[in-house]
Parts: sequence; C-alpha cells; structure tokens
Amino acid sequence: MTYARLGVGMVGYSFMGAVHAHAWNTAPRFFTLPLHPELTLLAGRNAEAVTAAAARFGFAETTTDWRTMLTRDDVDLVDVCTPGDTHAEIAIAALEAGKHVLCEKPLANSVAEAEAMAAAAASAAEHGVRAMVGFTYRRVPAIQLARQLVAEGALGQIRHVRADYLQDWLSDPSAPLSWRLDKSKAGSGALGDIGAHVIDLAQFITGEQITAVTGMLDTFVAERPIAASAAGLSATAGEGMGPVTVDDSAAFLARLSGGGNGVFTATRFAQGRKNAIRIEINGSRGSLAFDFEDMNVLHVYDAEEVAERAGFRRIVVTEPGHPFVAAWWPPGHGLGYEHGFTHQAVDLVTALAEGSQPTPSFADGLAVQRVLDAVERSAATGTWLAVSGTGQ
Ligand code: SOE
Repeated sequence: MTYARLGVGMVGYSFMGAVHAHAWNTAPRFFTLPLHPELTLLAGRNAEAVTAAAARFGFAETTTDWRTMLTRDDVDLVDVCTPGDTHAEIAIAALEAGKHVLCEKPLANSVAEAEAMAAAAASAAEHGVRAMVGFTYRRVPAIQLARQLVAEGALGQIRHVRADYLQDWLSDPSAPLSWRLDKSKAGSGALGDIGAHVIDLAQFITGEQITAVTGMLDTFVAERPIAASAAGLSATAGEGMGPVTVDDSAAFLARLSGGGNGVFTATRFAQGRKNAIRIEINGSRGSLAFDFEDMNVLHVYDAEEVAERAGFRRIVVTEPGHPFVAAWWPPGHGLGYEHGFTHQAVDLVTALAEGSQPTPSFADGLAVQRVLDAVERSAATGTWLAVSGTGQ
C-alpha cells in the first residue's frame, strides 16, 4: 500500500534541526503513519553548512532563502527550528502560503508576536492548514501517564505543583556567548528556553492554568567571551567579551486556576544537573513525581492506601500498554530524549491526515508566552501580576 507524501521543509539545522530530522526519519519506520514524511528542502543561510546538514539528515535539496519553500508545491509543512526572533515571520508567512507549520518553543519572543501567530493559525485552520508548537516533553510516556492519572482523579484536588528545569552549562563563567544569551535573538534566557517547558508541562499534566505569578530573574555572569565561531550574535564574533542580555535563572510563585499553588525554577547554573525536569504534584488524594534524568519512571503516591503500607510506587513506564511504548522495545528497555520528538511527529502527521487540530496549538503556545511575559514584568516590579487571557 502506498501512502500520500507529506513534503517537509525545515528552516534551521543545529540542535533542534538535527533532532527534528531524526524524528521525521524515524517516525515512519516505527509507526504506521497515514502520510509519509519526505525530507524535501532544508533552509539555512550558510550554503556550505546547509548542504552538509542536508546530506547528514537526508534532505533532497537545500536553499539559502527559506522563502523558497512558500512557492514550492512539494513542500506541505514548514518546520521552524530557528532562534525565536524569526519564528513569527517564518510561521505566519508559511501559514499564509497554505503550509502546515511545526514551530519550536517558545512560540515567539513576545506576546504580541505570539498573538499574531495564534491569529494566523486560527485563520489558516479555517482552510484546513494546521499549526503546532513543539513542546516535545508532553510526549514522554511517563508525562502522558501522569496526565492520565490526574484526569482520572487519582490525585484529587491539586494543591501544589513544584516544577524545576535545571541545567548547568553556564556555570563556568568562561562558557562563550551564544544566541541563547542574546535577548534580541532568544527573547529571554532560562525563563523562555527551559522555563517555558515546565510551564507547559504543569498546565498539560494538571489541565489547569497558571493565573497569576510573582517572579525573580537573575543574571549571574554579565559578560562572556565571544566565540570566534559565534554566528548571528548582536555583538561581533571573535572580539573579546560581550554582554549577556538575558536571565541565567528564573524563579516564580504561581496561582493555579483550581485553587492550588505552584513554585517554578529554571536555571542553567544548577551544578551537576544536566537536563533535570523535576515535577512533583500533590493533590488531596495523592501525589506524583517525575524527573527527566530518570525519564522512564513515574513515582505515584496513593493517600488512600493504609498508612502502614502506603508509600511512593515507582512505575517503570515501558509497558506496551503505556502511551507510544508498543512501537518500541520490550518492557524495561527504555526510551530517550529523541523519542518525544518522534512521538510529536507521529501525532502531528496523524492529525493532519485526520484534518484535526494538533496539540499543543499556537493558542497553547500563546498561553505559555503570557505566563513568561507576566513573570518577566513581575520580576521588574516586584509584584504579583495576573496572567492575561486567564480571566483573572
Ligand atoms: C537548551 O537549553 C535546550 O536545548 C532547550 O532549548 C531545549 O528546549 C531543551 O529540550 C534542552 O535544552
């Protein structure tokens, strides 16, 4: 049986481009998809580098101008894997040209851009053209199980969410500047890059919204060496030191729509923590706890068990009945970082074939952007702020 093709055009080919390309290549090999993704066109400004990346990832052609994609009939979907400052321009142009869009997180660098993107996505949806934002950790099987348990009422009324995203790659003050430390490119620092993930996960798992926040942002190292290879920075590459214009760490307290509260941290200065996404949720009937550094495991506590036998149970989320797992390895053999992206590609292709809205949508991305914005403004004023769009 032959399947209709889905021509994929991708913009950007660094870390995110690599893992998205891996997902597009892997999804049809392990899942039965209703459409066959074909790596059609890869865009990047440096002709030599984009040609090398295309050969490595398996793209048929390259271009140094992403706009080429808009007029190509063989490109059905534009996958935006660029820094945040270009998300709005590329995604809106692609949607207006009738291309489906997958856009990396955070959706944009400002609420205004995110609103324009969500509006473009809503108009495009009227013509069956779809947009999705890449909050990939939603598709880690243990996170999916956590959401199912909350939806089934296993935790009861949610009282607390504690969510941390901890990395340490900036602890060394001689670590060089990159676009992620440049506000004009990245929008914000740890807050938008990794804080956005735990904001999305907290809302995804609980089904609640963050309605008000009070935040604190810190930049511990104000200047860093400009790497000779630095590309696309506002400062000139290879010339001494340059300013860090984003937060190194973000922390905030939150009110949740169901009456509970939340404590969030995002930092690139947590020595020894490489990619620790730690989420603990406590409800009236029980608790759950997850750490991405042990990503195949979910800890669950049932407060209705007899006290003498109660305790956190360690569920290894590798059974064929767990979300997405049946397509992979026998129980206990575990999945990794890249599998979330493959699951994201599977769900996106399935939604496109069904003509349904893939999630997270650009509206979901906008909701996260509004929380980021409220944290940033509250940190500047030292006050509590309502998150716009939550009716508070
Ligand atoms: C860098 O800090 C980063 O690559 C994030 O941008 C990703 O979203 C996260 O998945 C891993 O860390």
